[in-house]
Amino acid sequence: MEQFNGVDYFNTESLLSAEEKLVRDTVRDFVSEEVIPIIEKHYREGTFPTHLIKKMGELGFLGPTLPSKYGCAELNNVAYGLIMQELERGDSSVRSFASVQSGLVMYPIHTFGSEEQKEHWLPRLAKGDAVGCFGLTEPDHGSDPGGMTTRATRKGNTFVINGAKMWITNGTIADVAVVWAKLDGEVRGFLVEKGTPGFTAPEMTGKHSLRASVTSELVFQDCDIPEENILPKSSGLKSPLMCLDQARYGIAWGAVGSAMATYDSALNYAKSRIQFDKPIAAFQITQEKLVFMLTEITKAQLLNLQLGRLKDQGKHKFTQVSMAKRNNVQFALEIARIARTILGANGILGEYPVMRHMANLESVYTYEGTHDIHTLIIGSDITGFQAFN
Ligand code: TGC
Ligand code: FAD
Repeated sequence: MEQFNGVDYFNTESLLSAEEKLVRDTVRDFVSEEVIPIIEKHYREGTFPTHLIKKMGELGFLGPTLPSKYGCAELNNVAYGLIMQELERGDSSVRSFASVQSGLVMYPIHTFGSEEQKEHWLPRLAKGDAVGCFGLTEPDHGSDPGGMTTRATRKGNTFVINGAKMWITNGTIADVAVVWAKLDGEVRGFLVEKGTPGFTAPEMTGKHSLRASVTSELVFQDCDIPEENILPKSSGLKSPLMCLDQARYGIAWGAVGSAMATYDSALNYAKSRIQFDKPIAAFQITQEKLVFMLTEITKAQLLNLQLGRLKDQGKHKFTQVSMAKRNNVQFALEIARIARTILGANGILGEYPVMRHMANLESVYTYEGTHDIHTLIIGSDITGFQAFN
């Protein structure tokens, strides 16, 4: 098993509770034992390691902040963030799976669903006995989901859905899709189950990023769903945007896990690679690179921890989540690129995790609100001027 002791220059460990440390260490061991040995093969083959789903469920990684009465671990948001951080140290695809299941499927069912929907879906999703996906993005509406054209219409005691979603994580393997569609002009959430006539979820192929993640289209052609499958408390675009707040929070932590992996790889390599009769770690330029990487990781860790504490107190703003997602993903990507330079030619090999993380982060930079969109969300908050349109 690969040994990983963490990256913690400012002893942020001392700011964690015993339970938070236990959760982090459990996920860290899981990633070292179960993810890292197999992930490169899945990445090459373009497959998601589905056998990990039940294990993640058993360990309480799915929907971890939700109540225990639905079979969830009922942890705080810092512990949830640490789970995402450690999973993404393995690969962004594993964190993506868990953050979609937790933040984009279980959260909306818990927040906008009926008691029957919660009792039916949450325990299954928590255990990993069922998989969910979240359909917001459409072929012609990515950054502006409010322009969506997917429609639901009433027909007797059913809803009929027509339209298409694109770029949907977990789509093809999902038992239930949380689908956002306009009903009488208002965005509402609907639960569409796998196998419903008129619903297909073909996998998208040809990705050079997040290759170990399932990404799909969702196609609805006169897809009839029972009226009880509407999320009764969903109302307007704000509902899916609230879900994004949960998943973006997890991404902010996940990006730090990815950066820890590439920094650790570069540091170890620099200490053992000899050129001009010295380890390359002994050259000033290499040290400058490593210092930059570690400083940015440390700043991102502190940002995440304070954000998590605010979220646990119910005092955070979604614009702060935007800042953490925007900053941490940008620096994780830059850190991966610098790590690649330290590894020289070896940096492009799958034997090291660096290039895989770098390619993954290109998607992470774009999904859950692009870097530019988060700039505009924060810009709007601090100036009072909306610059989206
Ligand atoms: P706007 O007028 O700004 O907002 C409508 C209402 O929603 C509120 N709101 C939020 N509430 C909670 N959390 C957030 N993050 C929120 N953002 C906005 C807002 O206050 C307002 O409330 P109210 O009470 O005033 O009505 O709406 P807009 O149409 O102008 O939105 C603009 C914009 C750009 C902010 C928004 O549409 C946006 O965030 N676009 C980016 C789209 C995006 O992030 N898509 C992600 C799809 S899912 C995904 O990528 C999953 S990848 C997962 C993985 O594999 O890990
Ligand atoms: P566009 O919105 O077309 O943007 C293209 C470029 O224009 C970007 O650089 C953007 O920043 C810029 N731009 C757009 N508007 C503005 C503006 N107003 N001002 C300045 N610049 C602007 N979606 C889901 O619903 N569910 C999922 O599970 C999901 N999983 C995904 C998995 C992967 C691997 C990927 C790559 C995407 C996933 N997405 C998912 C979709 C993702 O959320 C969208 O790709 C993202 O929101 C951006 O939309 P777009 O790709 O259509 O880009």
